[in-house]
Amino acid sequence: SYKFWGTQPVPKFGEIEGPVEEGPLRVQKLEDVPTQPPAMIAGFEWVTMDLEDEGQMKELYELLNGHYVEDDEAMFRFNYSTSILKWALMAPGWKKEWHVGVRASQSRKLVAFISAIPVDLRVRENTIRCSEVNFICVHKKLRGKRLAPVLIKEITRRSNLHEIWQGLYTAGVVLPTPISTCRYYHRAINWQKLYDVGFSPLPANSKPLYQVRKYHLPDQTATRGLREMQLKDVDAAMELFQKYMARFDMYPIYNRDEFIHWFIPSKDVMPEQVVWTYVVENDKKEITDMFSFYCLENSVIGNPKHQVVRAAYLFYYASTVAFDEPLDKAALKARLNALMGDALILAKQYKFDVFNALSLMDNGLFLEQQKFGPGDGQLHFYLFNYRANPIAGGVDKRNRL
Ligand code: YNC
Ligand code: MG
Repeated sequence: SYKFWGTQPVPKFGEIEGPVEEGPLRVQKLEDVPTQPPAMIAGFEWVTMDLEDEGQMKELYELLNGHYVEDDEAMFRFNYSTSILKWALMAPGWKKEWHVGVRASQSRKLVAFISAIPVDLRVRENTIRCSEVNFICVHKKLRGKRLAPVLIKEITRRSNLHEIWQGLYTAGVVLPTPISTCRYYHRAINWQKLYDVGFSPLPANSKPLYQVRKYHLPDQTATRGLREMQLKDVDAAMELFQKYMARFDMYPIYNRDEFIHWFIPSKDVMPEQVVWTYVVENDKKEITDMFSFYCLENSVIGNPKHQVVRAAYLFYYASTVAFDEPLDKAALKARLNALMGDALILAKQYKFDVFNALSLMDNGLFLEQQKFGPGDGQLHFYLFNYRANPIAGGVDKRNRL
């Protein structure tokens, strides 16, 4: 029925059939944007969070730690560290007014949150200035009271006040209407622990010892010239990244500051490392490849032996092998397998328990060979106020996001 989403500038299911001309669904003017937030439910009030304040950041951490996304069986819940929240919410161009909280008027307790950061998104031949919305969260005791639509309206209003009219967001739930749908894939690193916490099943006809052996990884990486990315690599790596991403239908356009923020954030801002970026430098001192992954812990709910599962999420990667004309797909497949094999080894060195990736980009070329298995979860990608033709998932179709 989608009582709320039916009122929003998003395509209805089945509305986009056959190729459509891509562009905004609704064109609005700044003077028509409400100057005041929508009414908040009685006893609660809007606040703008100051996430540079350690105490307020801690409050957000605690709201999410207790109430953010869980799996269907409520065995795990995302546990975003304050470092990763800083990384995700204070990217270049971030605005304090886009960190929106709701507090109980009496107790001042933080009970809901929604956020956005600005991003330039390439969708086929257009570049769209978007508000990337994330971390919508409502305290468990306030669920089902139609607070989520009010939060979404308010982040939309605050985006519109900056003359941003389009949005980008992802969700595990189906809403009208995904532009693309991906599946999560998981590669066990510490199989025994994943089995103990109920994440990895023991397949019929297998034994724990066999599973542990199956997922065993070498201690050292194999690619010659592989090393951590440094500031001196930024120009070359940015060029490589942009050229590689241009192969896909949808991707972010990063300026230099954004590129540095997403791939080698300064240790002063983020004492606890959240993202690992590696490059391959050849004998001619050229950067030929890069890959990166970030850390996101999961709280294990009610397990006596383990409190957290440390997951590495594959972030972006690129390889000059993709630029050969004509494209040698076998060579690209071999190269990506070498790179991802090393990414897994590094993730093991950094004590990750599992390595996650989505069915997008060129991931279909290495997921199976690197022993990733499909998970239960899907991730749907959405655009707000933008009509676009669907983008096929990489693994199943055209190696595109
Ligand atoms: C969701 N995840 O369908 P209808 S992902 C969007 N994203 O509306 P109520 C969602 N909408 O069907 P609750 C949604 N989940 O009547 C539910 N909805 O049209 C819709 N969970 O509201 C739902 N975080 O307040 C329905 O539901 C309406 O109390 C129901 O609150 C929902 O961050 C929620 O999974 C998700 O904290 C806040 O369950 C709550 O249940 C919760 O009665 C755990 O809401 C945490 C969680 C979702 C993570 C994410 C992306 C959010 C995108 C929001 C949309 C942004 C649009 C672009 C705006 C900017 C535009 C510009 C310019
Ligand atoms: Mg609610």
